[in-house]
Amino acid sequence: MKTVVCPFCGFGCRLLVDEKSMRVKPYPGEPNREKLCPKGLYSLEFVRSPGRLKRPLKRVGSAMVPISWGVAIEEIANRLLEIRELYGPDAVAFLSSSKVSNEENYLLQKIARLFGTNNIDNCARLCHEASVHALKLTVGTGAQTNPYEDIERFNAVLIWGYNPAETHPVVMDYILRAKRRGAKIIVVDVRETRTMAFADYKLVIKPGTDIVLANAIAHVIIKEGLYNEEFIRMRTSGFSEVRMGVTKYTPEYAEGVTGVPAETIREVARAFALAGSGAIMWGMGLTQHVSGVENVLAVINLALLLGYIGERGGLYPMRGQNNVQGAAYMGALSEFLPGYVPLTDERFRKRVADVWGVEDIPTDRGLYLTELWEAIEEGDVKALYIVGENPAVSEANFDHVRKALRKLDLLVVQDIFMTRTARYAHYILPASAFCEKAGSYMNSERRIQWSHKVCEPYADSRPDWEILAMLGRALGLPGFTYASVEEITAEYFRLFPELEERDVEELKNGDGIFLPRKRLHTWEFATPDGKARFMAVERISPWEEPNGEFPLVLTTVRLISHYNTGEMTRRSPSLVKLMGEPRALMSKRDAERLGIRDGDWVEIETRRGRIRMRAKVEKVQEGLVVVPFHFKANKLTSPALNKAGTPAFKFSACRVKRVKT
Ligand SMILES: Nc1nc2c(c(=O)[nH]1)N[C@H]1C(S)=C(S)[C@@H](COP(=O)(O)OP(=O)(O)OC[C@H]3O[C@@H](n4cnc5c(=O)[nH]c(N)nc54)[C@H](O)[C@@H]3O)O[C@H]1N2
Ligand SMILES: Nc1nc2c(c(=O)[nH]1)N[C@H]1C(S)=C(S)[C@@H](COP(=O)(O)OP(=O)(O)OC[C@H]3O[C@@H](n4cnc5c(=O)[nH]c(N)nc54)[C@H](O)[C@@H]3O)O[C@H]1N2
Ligand code: SF4
Ligand SMILES: [Mo]
Repeated sequence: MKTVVCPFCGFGCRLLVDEKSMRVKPYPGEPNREKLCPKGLYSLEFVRSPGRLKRPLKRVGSAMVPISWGVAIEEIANRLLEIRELYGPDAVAFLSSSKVSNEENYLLQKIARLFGTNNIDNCARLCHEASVHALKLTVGTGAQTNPYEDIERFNAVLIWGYNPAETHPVVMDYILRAKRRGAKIIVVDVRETRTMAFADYKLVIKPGTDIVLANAIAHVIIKEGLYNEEFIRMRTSGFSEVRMGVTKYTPEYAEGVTGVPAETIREVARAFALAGSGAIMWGMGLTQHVSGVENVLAVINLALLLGYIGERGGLYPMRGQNNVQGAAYMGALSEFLPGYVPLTDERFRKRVADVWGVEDIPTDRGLYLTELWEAIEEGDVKALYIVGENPAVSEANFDHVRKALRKLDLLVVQDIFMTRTARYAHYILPASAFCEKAGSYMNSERRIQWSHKVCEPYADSRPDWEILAMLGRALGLPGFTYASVEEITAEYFRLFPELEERDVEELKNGDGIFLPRKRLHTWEFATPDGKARFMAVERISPWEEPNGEFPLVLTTVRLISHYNTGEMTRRSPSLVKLMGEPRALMSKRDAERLGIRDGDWVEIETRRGRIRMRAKVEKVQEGLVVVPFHFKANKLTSPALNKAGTPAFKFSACRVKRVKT
C-alpha cells in the first residue's frame, strides 16, 4: 500500500492505494482520518480512461500528427527562443497548474523567470487570489492561518460564500464534530445550500451584499461592546477607522440591502462574539466579485474585532485545487516569488537567483492569467505554454478567450487529456497522471504531503517535471540536470528557512510538514509592525447591475460529483453515474412570471452570449438564477476583474426565457 494525494480538491485527502489491485482506501491518519468523498474514492478511474493522451502531437495544417519527444521539445524550444529574439521575453507567457506537484510548479516558474519574464500564473487567480491580497494587507501572510484540527476546538464556525458539503466534503466532518461539541454554525450564502442544512443560523443574502452584512455584524459587535479590547489594543492597528466606517451600517439599513432581518443580524453578531473562539471559513461566494478583495477584508475585520486568531480562532480561505496552495507557494504567480515574497524584495530575490546560479531575475510584475487574453488580442503576447489548465472553459467570457487562443503564434498544451483548450494547440504534450509519478503537494492548511508513484506512466506520457526539465535544457537554461524528482524537492527546500534543515526523506513517511508552521500569527503578525491591520471597507456596486433588459442576477456554482471543467470527472464512469442532469435553478415567482415550469428547457442570456439547459424551480430567492459552472456557464459570465485579477464569476446580469428544446 502506498499513499497518494487526491488529485481533486484542496482539502488534500490522502489515498491508500494497493499497487497490485489498484484499490483505493482512505488514509487513516491526518488530514482525512479514514474519510474520502466519491471523487477521491473513484480517482483512479480517469487515469485509465481511453481518452488519455498517448504521445506528443504537432499541428500540421488542420491535423494533429504524432512526433517524438525529442523533436517536439526541440521545436518548441526553438520557437520560444525565436519569439523572444523578435519580440522580447514578455511576448511569451506560461500558465502553471494547480493540479501538478510543487516540484513541477517550481520548475515552470523557474523556466519563466530564467527565460526572462514574470508572465507565469495559475488558476489561483480565478479563485482565492482576492483572499491572498486581503490577507497580505491585514495579517501579512496570504494563506490559511490554522490547521483543520483547530476547527473542531472552536465554539463557532462562520461559513461565508462557501459550500463545503459539495466542494470539500471531508472538511464537513471537522465542522460537524465542532457542532456536536456545541459549536454554533453560521452559514451565509445567496441560496439554501447543502451546507446550510447543518447550520444553527442560516443567512440567505442578496447577491453581492456581503460587505453590508459583515459591516453590520461589526456594527453590532462594536455598539454592544462585544469586541476584544485587549487584543485590539495590543495586536492591531486601524480600529478607529473601522469603528467610524461601520457606524452607518445599522442592522436596519443592512436588512434593506441584504434581505436578512435586523434582529437576525443582531443575534448572529452576539452568538459569534460570545462564543469566545471561532473559525471563519470562506470560498468563491466572496472572492469572485468585483469587490472580492474588499469582501474578504470586511470578513477578516470580524476576526480581528474578536481576537479570533491563533489559539482562539482562525482564518480559513479554503483552497480549491489539490495543489493550488503549493503552486502559489512555489511562485507560480505573476506578482510573487516563492513563498508569496514580492518581486521587489531584493534580499529574497538575490537568494533565489543565487540558488538558480544567475545574477538576478526580472522584477516587473507579469500578466495575470485573466489579463492575457487582451494582451494576445493586442499582439503583445505571441506564445503561450499551458500546463494542466483549461482556460477555454474555465475563464470568464470564454468566446473572447477562444478567439485569443486562435490568434497565438505558438500554443503548447501539456495535459493528460485532449481538452477543449488543447484543440487550439500547435503542440500537445502528454503528461503522466498524479499516481504515475512522485512529488509533493500542499493542501489548504499548508501541509506538504508526499504522493508516491503507484503505477507506470500511461503510453508514451511523461511526468510533468521530466518534460519541464527537458524543456529547460533545450532552452539552454542553467541547472536543469535533475535526475530525480527528489533533487527538485531538495532545491525548493533550500529557498525556505523553515525547510532548509529538513530532509526530503522525512516527507515521505508520516503526516507531512507544515510550511512555515502549523499555526500562524499566534504571537505576532507577519506585517512590518507585527500588528494586524483593520481595513475599513464600503459597499461596492457590481460591475453590471440588473436592468430592464437583463433583469436577473446569474451566479455560477459547483456540484459534488463534477469537478471544474469536467475533464477528469466526466471520464470516471462511477462519478458519471452519480451526476444527474445539470439544471438552472430559479425561484417560483420568476418562473411563474416567465411562464416556465419545472423541467422546461430555458435559454439563459447575458451580454456575452446564451446557453440552454433545463430549469429547476426551487426555493431560491426571487431575481436569482443559479447555474452549475462545469459546463458552458462561462459563455455567459462577466469578465470584469477585481483588484486581485479574479473575474466576477458570481455576478452577471441575465435574462431567461422558455424554449422548445
Ligand atoms: N465537487 C467539487 N468540489 C470542488 C470543486 C469542484 O468543481 N467540484 N472545485 C474546487 C475549487 S477549484 C474550488 S475554488 C472550491 C470552491 O468551493 P466553494 O467556494 O464552496 O464553491 P462555489 O460553489 O463556487 O461557491 C460557493 C458558494 O458561493 C455562493 N455565492 C454566490 N454568490 C454569492 C454572494 O454574492 N455572496 C455569498 N455570500 N455567497 C455567494 C454560491 O451560492 C455557492 O454556494 O471547490 C473545490 N472543490
Ligand atoms: N463560471 C465560473 N467559472 C469558474 C469558476 C466558477 O466558480 N464559476 N471557478 C474558477 C476556479 S475557482 C478555478 S480553480 C478554475 C479552474 O480552472 P481550470 O484549472 O482550467 O480547470 P480544471 O478542470 O481543474 O483543469 C485542470 C486541467 O489539468 C489537467 N490535469 C490533471 N492532472 C494533470 C497532470 O498531472 N498534469 C497535467 N499536465 N495536467 C493535468 C486536467 O486534465 C485539466 O485539463 O475555474 C474557474 N472558473
Ligand atoms: S474531499 Fe477533496 S481531497 Fe478529499 S477525497 Fe474528496 S475531492 Fe479528494
Ligand atoms: Mo478554484
